Amino acid sequence: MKKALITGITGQDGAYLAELLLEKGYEVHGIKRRSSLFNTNRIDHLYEDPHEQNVRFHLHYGDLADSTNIIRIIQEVQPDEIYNLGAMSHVRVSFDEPEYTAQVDGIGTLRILEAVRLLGMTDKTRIYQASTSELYGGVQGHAQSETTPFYPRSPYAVAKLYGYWITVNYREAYNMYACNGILFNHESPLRGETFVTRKITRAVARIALGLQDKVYLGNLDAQRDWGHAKDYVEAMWLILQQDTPEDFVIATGQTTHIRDFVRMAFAEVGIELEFKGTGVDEKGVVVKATNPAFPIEAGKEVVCIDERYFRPTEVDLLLGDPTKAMTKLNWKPKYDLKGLVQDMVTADLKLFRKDQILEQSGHRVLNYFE
Ligand code: NDP
Ligand code: GDR
Repeated sequence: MKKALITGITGQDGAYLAELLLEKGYEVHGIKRRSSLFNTNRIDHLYEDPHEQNVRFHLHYGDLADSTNIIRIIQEVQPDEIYNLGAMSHVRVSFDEPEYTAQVDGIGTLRILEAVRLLGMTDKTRIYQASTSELYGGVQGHAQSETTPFYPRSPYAVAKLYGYWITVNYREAYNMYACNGILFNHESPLRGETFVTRKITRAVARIALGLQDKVYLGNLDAQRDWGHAKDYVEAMWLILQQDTPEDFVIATGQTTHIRDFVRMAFAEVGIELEFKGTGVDEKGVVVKATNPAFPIEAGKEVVCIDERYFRPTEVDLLLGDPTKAMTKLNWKPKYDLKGLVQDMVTADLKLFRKDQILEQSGHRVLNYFE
């Protein structure tokens, strides 16, 4: 039985990847951070009582900022594959926490590589590094591929640039099977609530159910190449199953404005929107509501702009060229953007129907807008 170790197992991708690897018959180990509240709700359905026999799912306390902890866990687990998904993954927040982001997203990657090397496991253990389309940042004007040069535009992207190159360097210097997946944005019902797609689908569900009046967003002019996280974790696994270690871009090859994602998400609940005004005065206004289950008056402003969500330096457009992954890995996404939006809005409607019942019976339900 193959053993995999996943850092960031409590995150969106970690949860889907753990599910996939368990289905494939792996023993799965994950590193979770100690927190004052439970932080495992994305993986609770995979939990197995460690007191039972033949358990295939194990969690270890740890942190990418702690070298000795990483070395000990890798030594104990003896993984065949390590998926390094742990990161401070929010681009906007990385401007507030630049040093911590560098520690975890940059040096954290080095800690994994160096642990495998020091433990003499370079022939045994394959390593996947969660690289990102944010590396391209300021490179605009054409689809971004494995050969496009990088121009990071945030502390997050700069930290990930170190992670990318140290992975390449350890592969070349020590002959390690270490690869970068350069993944473009991927979303799902498990997406963190403060990333723009999930913020939008949560707001759409809450507005449709009468729990919220409007949503405040930042730059609606940005364009992103969005796929579904379920498709993207499949690519991570494929990258580690090749004869030779290589880096791959994973993307859909389609790009969409944030504004159009907003329109598509409202359309899922039968609300047609138009955008009026420009810059910080732009508003998303209801034209008509066609689903009697979600009545809302025409003319209501449901989207407004708040400058707090703008970044000091923005990545205007991301558009990936997944040709190499499609040909060499035979990877093909199952979801298109409409399917992704549908999946997310449906899941958020289900989630917030519970809040609706609570509100109707007099309980106060809090919503955080960040
Ligand atoms: P999430 O933010 O959902 O998950 C991040 C995970 O990293 C969580 O499990 C988090 O733990 C953990 N983590 C954070 N800090 C540390 C630390 N100091 N030590 C150990 N673990 C830590 O991210 P995603 O699942 O969306 O992304 C997975 C990886 O892929 C990340 O590295 C991200 O940067 C990268 N990526 C993501 C893309 C996307 O579109 N989703 C695109 C390209 C790359 P906790 O739950 O306790 O916070
Ligand atoms: P991104 O994702 O920065 O691309 O990083 P995010 O969803 O945060 O932003 C996408 C775009 O939307 C604009 N935007 C807003 N963003 C947020 N979060 N909140 C808002 O209210 C808002 N309004 C507009 C942003 O300015 C941006 O242009 C994600 C993360 O998962 C990274 O870890 C990963 O590496 C990259 O995707 C690929």
